[in-house]
Amino acid sequence: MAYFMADATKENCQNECRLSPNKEATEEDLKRIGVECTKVNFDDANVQEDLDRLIKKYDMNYHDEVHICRSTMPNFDEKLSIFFEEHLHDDAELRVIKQGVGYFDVRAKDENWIRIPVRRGDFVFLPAGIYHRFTTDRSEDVVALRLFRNNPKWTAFNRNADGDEQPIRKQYLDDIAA
Ligand code: KMT
Ligand code: NI
Repeated sequence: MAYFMADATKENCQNECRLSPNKEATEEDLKRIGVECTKVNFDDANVQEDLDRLIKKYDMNYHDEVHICRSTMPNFDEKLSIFFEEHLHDDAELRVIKQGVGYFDVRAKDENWIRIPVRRGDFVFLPAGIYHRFTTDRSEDVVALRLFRNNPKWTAFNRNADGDEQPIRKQYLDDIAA
């Protein structure tokens, strides 16, 4: 279940970072910013059907797998630091978590951060142009499927650089204002 989070830094972001008292984010909060979450059951023999359904629903045609893990990823700290920098992409970010625990943070309509905890079986759709960031939890071991179409445009445009100037940003803001 997603929640509005407390301020986080690169040093403490792998903790839950809940507000006190906790403030849940509703499905409506997520819907208003174009974020969709659902589940697939990796422990079911028909998991491929679930995945194929998602791929079709979002008009994707490929998926690959990334292992975000300190022991196998070169420059792990640098990678994690890049993931946690507030950024947007020209294309949507679709991920299914296969193993481990992580957090996708997205900007709510009011600009506060909503934290979406993800674990095995969680699917997340982040629309193109939304500001977001990602971190693993302290176990630092996440396997994720990335769904995409042909040559995905995943270049990260950081908010503190040229993110606001990207045409996709304006388009996204128009889309969620409608
Ligand atoms: C991104 O672009 O921010 C990512 O791919 C995050 C890692 S996928 C779990
Ligand atoms: Ni991203």
